Amino acid sequence: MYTQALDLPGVQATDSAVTEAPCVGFDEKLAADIKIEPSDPMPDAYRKTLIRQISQHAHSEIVGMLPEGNWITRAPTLKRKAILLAKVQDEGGHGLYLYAAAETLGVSRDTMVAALLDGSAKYSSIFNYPTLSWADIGVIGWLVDGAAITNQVPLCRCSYGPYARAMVRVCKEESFHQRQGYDLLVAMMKGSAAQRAMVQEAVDRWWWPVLMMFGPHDQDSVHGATSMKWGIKRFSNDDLRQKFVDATVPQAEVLGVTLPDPDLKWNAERGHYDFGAIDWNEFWQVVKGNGPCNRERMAARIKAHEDGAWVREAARVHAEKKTARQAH
Ligand code: FAQ
Repeated sequence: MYTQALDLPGVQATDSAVTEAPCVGFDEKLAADIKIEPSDPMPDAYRKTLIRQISQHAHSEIVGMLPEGNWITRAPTLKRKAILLAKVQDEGGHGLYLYAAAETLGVSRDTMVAALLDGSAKYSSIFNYPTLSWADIGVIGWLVDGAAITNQVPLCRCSYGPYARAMVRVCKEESFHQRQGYDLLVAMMKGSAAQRAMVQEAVDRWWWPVLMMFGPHDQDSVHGATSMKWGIKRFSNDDLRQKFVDATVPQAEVLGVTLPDPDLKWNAERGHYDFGAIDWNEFWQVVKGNGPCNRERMAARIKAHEDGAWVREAARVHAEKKTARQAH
């Protein structure tokens, strides 16, 4: 149900549609930078790593609706509420394009959602942090979407066609998200001292978790080297993190906020900003389910899934009736 997959709901990618035969033309296409398409032969491990990354990306978009959704009813003006509603809906749309892209690899939406709900699939660590003030909405747009764009623009050149094409539209929308966040913060920084303090406090809380979004250092990245070899990732985790820091420091200066890192300074020799050590213990705790909001986020997704059971049932009965009518 609700699937464009090549297989049936509940069937694992490893069960079907996996090419055991030699992957004729795969290496040649990669070398020539020609996209791999769903019907092309591809190594089992390439297919699996794409399903893992794309489905986790989709889950991140869907779970990522929750922290901001929390503020829709409390947006300070009609304009800000309309913008936030549109943004949160966009994230839902991104999740759907990404599930559809993963389905072309032979995994069903049902299987992917089940993996999210039983905790076996990951989603981005960043969405396990709370949104405590209105300034968090601006900071999520500026920093979280800013980090997402840095990571996702190169994915538009990913070797797998359906993922690359989905990312083009996602990135255009993320760009609007980033700008609305920055615009919100500029407005607050022009406001009262209390509003400026609220922005600074939000930046202090989000900065380090945002740097963690890019994943572990390259030497600890399990999939990084292989994904780069296959043209799925075009830059390493550390290179993207550095690119993000370099782009963000001048934006913070214009905004008038301080980034909470005493070691952050320009290194003329490297031509990059140096920055302090990331707390990887915190990162892995959050990834393992022990972050401030992991339980709350999963409970919300499980409830949404259960509340939607009647829709799935109605669609199933409708499909059955339609098939029976056609057979008759
Ligand atoms: N959180 O070997 P690597 C957004 C896991 S969307 C949790 O380096 P890889 C839009 C990783 O899965 C944000 N887990 O892995 C938005 C692996 O575990 P596994 C999501 C993480 O795949 C904005 C293990 O650590 N974006 O923000 C994280 O080569 C606002 C070892 O790591 C994407 O998913 C993490 N941060 O590189 C929405 C982009 N980092 O799978 C709403 C696509 C790593 O073996 C509001 N994904 N892990 O169990 C990617 O680019 C890559 O998958 C990385 C990780 C860079 C995330």
